[in-house]
Amino acid sequence: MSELTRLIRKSPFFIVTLLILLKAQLFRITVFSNFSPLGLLIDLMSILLIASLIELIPFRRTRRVLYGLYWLLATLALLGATVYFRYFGSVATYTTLFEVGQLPAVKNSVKSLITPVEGLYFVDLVVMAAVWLFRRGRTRRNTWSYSFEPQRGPFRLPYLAAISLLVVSLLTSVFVLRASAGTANELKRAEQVGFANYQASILWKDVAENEKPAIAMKDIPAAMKAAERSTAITRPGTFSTMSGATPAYFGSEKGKNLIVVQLEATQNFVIGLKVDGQEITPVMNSLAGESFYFPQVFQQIGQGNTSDAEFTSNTSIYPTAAIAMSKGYSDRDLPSLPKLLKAQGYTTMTLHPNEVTFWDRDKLYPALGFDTYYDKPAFTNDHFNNFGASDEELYRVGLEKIQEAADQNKPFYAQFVSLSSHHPFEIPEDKQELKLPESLEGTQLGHYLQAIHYTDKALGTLIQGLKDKGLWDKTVLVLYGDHFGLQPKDNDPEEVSAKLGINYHSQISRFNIPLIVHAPGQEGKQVERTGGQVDILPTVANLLGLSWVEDQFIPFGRDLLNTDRNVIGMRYYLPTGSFYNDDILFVPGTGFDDGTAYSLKTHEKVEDFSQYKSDYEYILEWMKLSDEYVKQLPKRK
Ligand code: GP9
Ligand code: MN
Repeated sequence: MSELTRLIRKSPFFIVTLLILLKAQLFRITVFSNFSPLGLLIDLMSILLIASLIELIPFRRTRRVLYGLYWLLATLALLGATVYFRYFGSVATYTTLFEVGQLPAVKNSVKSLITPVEGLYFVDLVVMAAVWLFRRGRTRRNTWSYSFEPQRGPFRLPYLAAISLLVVSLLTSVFVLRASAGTANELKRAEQVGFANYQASILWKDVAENEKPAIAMKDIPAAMKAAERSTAITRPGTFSTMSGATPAYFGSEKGKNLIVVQLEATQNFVIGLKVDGQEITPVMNSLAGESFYFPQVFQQIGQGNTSDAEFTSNTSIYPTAAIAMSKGYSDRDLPSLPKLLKAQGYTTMTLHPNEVTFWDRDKLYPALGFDTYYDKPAFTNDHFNNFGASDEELYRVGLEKIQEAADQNKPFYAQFVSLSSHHPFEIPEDKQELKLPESLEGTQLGHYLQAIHYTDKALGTLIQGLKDKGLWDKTVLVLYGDHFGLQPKDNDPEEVSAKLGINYHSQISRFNIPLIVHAPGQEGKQVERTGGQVDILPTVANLLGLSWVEDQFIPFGRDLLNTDRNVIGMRYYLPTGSFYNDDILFVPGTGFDDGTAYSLKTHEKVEDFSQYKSDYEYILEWMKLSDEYVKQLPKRK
């Protein structure tokens, strides 16, 4: 047998490298919609790096086991990242593994994300099994060794060749990583450097950033002011100390109770929408009319999804997106809305029907400073979905707890985190009250509308309960969505637009969440200012007349009733550098110039977006400052 044939047929080094390389190309094609010889070469080098390391191990058995493991881990990682991408639209990093324990609870969601493409990752296994069976049948002996254990000694690279490969592949990977270091857009960077190198770069960044801060804590406020000036954002009142001119509505609801409802997967397009004459959200529609309604607010969550929305609404800090904030930062003394309110004598609580350990909320809630949390055991399981209790049950129990708090003659802050409209939105049949046209029956969009309709109805029970208890006029009620619901995989924007008679955009409409602030002392008003989840705290704090000093609290959002323009950043579901201002959504390419901009009004592409360059530079700097701030917060005692 010639050396070359032996290499091809009898070398696990060759076979494993080839198989992983093919899968890495499958990943590139499905995730980046791109295949290029350069990408293939870069992937090959990063795969060879590990393979040549294994090849240097002198023990045949160990090598064999490691090759098997390498193949298995690479297959699972690429497969998992493909499915992950379909939901999050970003490349999974090793930190997402910290949350794998949550998979059983969301198994229905995961199942609905899988497509036949994933089967391709196991074609090699099927072929190997078939060959093995075929040979076994013919020779009546075990020839599993076909690929991993040749009969006459496996082919092995000479040491010198393995070392040379190791050095060359290492140098190539380092070069590639350095060359792409300036690309803020993670999707582009992952595409440039390949999946394996991307993981290495994230690990490296995490380690390096833990070593020393890029800016000292005390310099952050000045840097923030400079950043705002650089893109002409000004606001009446001041940045944080509330000195100077008093902002509009300051303290108009002072001393009132606060209820904040975070609505699972609730997008803004449902507000005011009718299907066959039926309102999807009658309760929110009429509430929006008598409240501050902000129709131009966008999700800003990162890896921690729902829990990141809870984090950001209560801290006005951007999720770093490198890790769920509840996992990465619950050991900090987080400046927060519960703490600000506690200082004013409020009782604080948060309620959610799932297990509190999901998303590490058992650590997040104390870090945010809530006095009490109510999770699964506090609710009667009416088996609404996989998680357990329904939103109606959430509000039933919540109203009891609120009454207890009100009985103490102290104001209260209660946050509700709803759950009944969780993906894949298939709610019990007897709760599906909409009569949907045939075109929507059995579709995810149809399920979604039914689930949101239920969410809205349940919300009505909370509002009615507050009215019955005489608390309605003494309470500020805030509603917002945690993130999008409709999965791009199941909802073609054109089809959604046609079926609902709206203009549904794959990014603008998808990430657009409602924000409704009912302030009993104020008339209803629609406020067109663009905003994000970071802006919820400053807006509410202004109405409640809360103030703070810079060395205790720095919000990274703005009071939406008191800013003359706004720019908010979004990352994770869109690449870093993406932002919304009052006019456009901008998504970067490798940088600003090759990015894409869409008008928020018309959803059309904006060809000349050069005037927004300072917003791009501002948002990169602003989110960096937010990250530096949260990283340097002191540890909790
Ligand atoms: C579960 C809920 C769902 O407690 O937060 O989380 P999600 O999947 O939306 O992040
Ligand atoms: Mn959620």
